[in-house]
Amino acid sequence: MKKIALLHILLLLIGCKKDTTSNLEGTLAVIDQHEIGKIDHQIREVNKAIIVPKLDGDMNDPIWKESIWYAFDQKWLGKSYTFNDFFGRYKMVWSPEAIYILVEIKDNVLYDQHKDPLKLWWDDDCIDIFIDADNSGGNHQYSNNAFAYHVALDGNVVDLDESKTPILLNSHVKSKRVTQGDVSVWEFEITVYDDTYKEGKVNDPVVLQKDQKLGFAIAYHDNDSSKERENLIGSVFIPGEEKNLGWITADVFGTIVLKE
Ligand SMILES: [Ca+2]
Ligand SMILES: [Ca+2]
Ligand SMILES: [Ca+2]
Ligand SMILES: [Ca+2]
Repeated sequence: MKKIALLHILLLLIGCKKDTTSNLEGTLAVIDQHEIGKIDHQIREVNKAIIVPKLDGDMNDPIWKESIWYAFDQKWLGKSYTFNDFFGRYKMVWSPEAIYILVEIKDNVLYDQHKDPLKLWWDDDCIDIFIDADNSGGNHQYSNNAFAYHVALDGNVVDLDESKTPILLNSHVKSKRVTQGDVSVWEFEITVYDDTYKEGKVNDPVVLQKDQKLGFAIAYHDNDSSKERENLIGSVFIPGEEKNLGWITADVFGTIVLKE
């Protein structure tokens, strides 16, 4: 009720203005971010793989050749960076059993200062894969409403569980990285779980289907030798001053649509 009342007040205020269109857009953007929750944005179609890619860190699979690149081009944290410091792009396909992601990262220094995967994992170079199986949006910081899989250089996969402690979820994300010079090619196979997931119990993965929508984003934590990470670079524009929100709310994820 509170949200509806607020919406009415805002619409009344808009009605008093002469420049209705721009005010409406601005106001709806504010409501979108703070009051209503997720409205689909960055809607991208992902094609089905009949023959899934081989997880070998080599992008030579036929299905990758048929797929288009998307960019890691949104700075969520840190100072501005150069092409030499970081460049990243990715592709995606799906099968009923998994989402597959190909990532190519150019990073001048690969840095893994905390060998314990459950200690300050976000301050080491890692890929962050955000999945919201039912595209619901909403808070997922300490719930399984959505997952934020931090995949470390050694392949360990970490997220916070419902008791606010980090746990390894290595069975959810299999990966292979091959680095040559400053360029790393990673391939990921993500088994999708929804908000019914209970750690330590037997969980059925989501069987992915044509036209299914999922919340999705991907990011790279870049550290080249500092105490704390230097940059966090994501795949989706996040409005407002605070952009490090992916690990808290699935509202900021983009939306992928599974196509055949
Ligand atoms: Ca491959
Ligand atoms: Ca770097
Ligand atoms: Ca959800
Ligand atoms: Ca780095």
